[in-house]
Amino acid sequence: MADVISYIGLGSNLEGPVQQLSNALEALRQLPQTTFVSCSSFYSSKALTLNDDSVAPDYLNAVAVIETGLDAVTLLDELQAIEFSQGRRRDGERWASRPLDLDILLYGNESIATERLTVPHPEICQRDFVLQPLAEVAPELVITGQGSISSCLDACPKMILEKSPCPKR
Ligand code: ROI
Repeated sequence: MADVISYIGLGSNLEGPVQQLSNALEALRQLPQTTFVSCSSFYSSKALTLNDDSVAPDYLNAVAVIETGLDAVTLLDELQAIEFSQGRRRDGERWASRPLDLDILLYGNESIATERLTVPHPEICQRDFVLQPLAEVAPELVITGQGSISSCLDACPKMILEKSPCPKR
């Protein structure tokens, strides 16, 4: 199969987010059949939570671009192995704080809807902490089923995001 460009969302709000994201980027560089293309700056923001009164540590987010020969499910397996090796436990709590979250945001132009995997990631366009780093690495991107990244950014509720250089670029 021809290699596919995939955008990976990274997030962390526990156990040293800068180190968590740096280690995850290093792990992405080591993926089989995969070339690491680029990564965005790091973006820090308040946790988006289910109810505003719940307190969670701030998040650090970034987006990495890879070119991969792995099929989407194998890529997901690899990402979950990285999450697990960095302390993530899957206890089913969707809104829980976590040391590391790795999401396949886009996998080429493919639309995937299975029990394990929905691509494009269904929440890309509602989340400023995903859109801003994504727009940094791919300003001309068109999101399958959604339109241009700039139109998604215009429509997305704004968050305060503090940007710092990616230490592992
Ligand atoms: N909030 C921010 N700011 N960044 C995240 O990555 C993030 N991830 C989550 C929820 C709980 C939705 N909140 C977040 O899973």
